[in-house]
Amino acid sequence: MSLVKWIDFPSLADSRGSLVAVEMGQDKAVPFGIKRVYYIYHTEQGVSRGYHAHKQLKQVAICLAGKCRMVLDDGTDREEAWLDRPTKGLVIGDMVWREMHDFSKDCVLLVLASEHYDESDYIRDYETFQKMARKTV
Ligand code: T46
Repeated sequence: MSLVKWIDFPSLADSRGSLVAVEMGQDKAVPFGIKRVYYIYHTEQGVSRGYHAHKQLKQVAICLAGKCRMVLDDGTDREEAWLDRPTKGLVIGDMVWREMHDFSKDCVLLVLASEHYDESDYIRDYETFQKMARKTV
């Protein structure tokens, strides 16, 4: 099964421009209750972010402007996806290592999260993550 799962948000476009509504619990909606929203922007050229997994956190990442490349890794398989349009939400589940690369100068990455910020939920060491993901610890 692919690690890359998208939600396609309908764009409500008319002569004035476009609007996307993000909802929970509907068809084509975010599959969890949203407790936190954050966004990443003004990322310096050549900088990568992430390099961690979460024990219990579901997220949807939407690139509102520009683009970036997300790498997802479940401890066995590694896939990548370009976030490059505001109508595509990348669903990132529990226990998935993520890295973000190749941010364009104008990139604004919005993230919807199922839990409040909790540093103890982060796994920041790849080997530890891999052992936990493969249930060898
Ligand atoms: C993730 C990827 C996609 C907070 O105080 N509250 C928050 O809600 C967040 C997300 C971060 N922080 C603090 C923790 C650090 O001192 O902001 C600083 C930067 O966070 P971090 O280095 O974790 O940022 P990224 O871009 O590496 O990762 C973030 C999220 O932390 C992470 O959950 O999945 O974006």
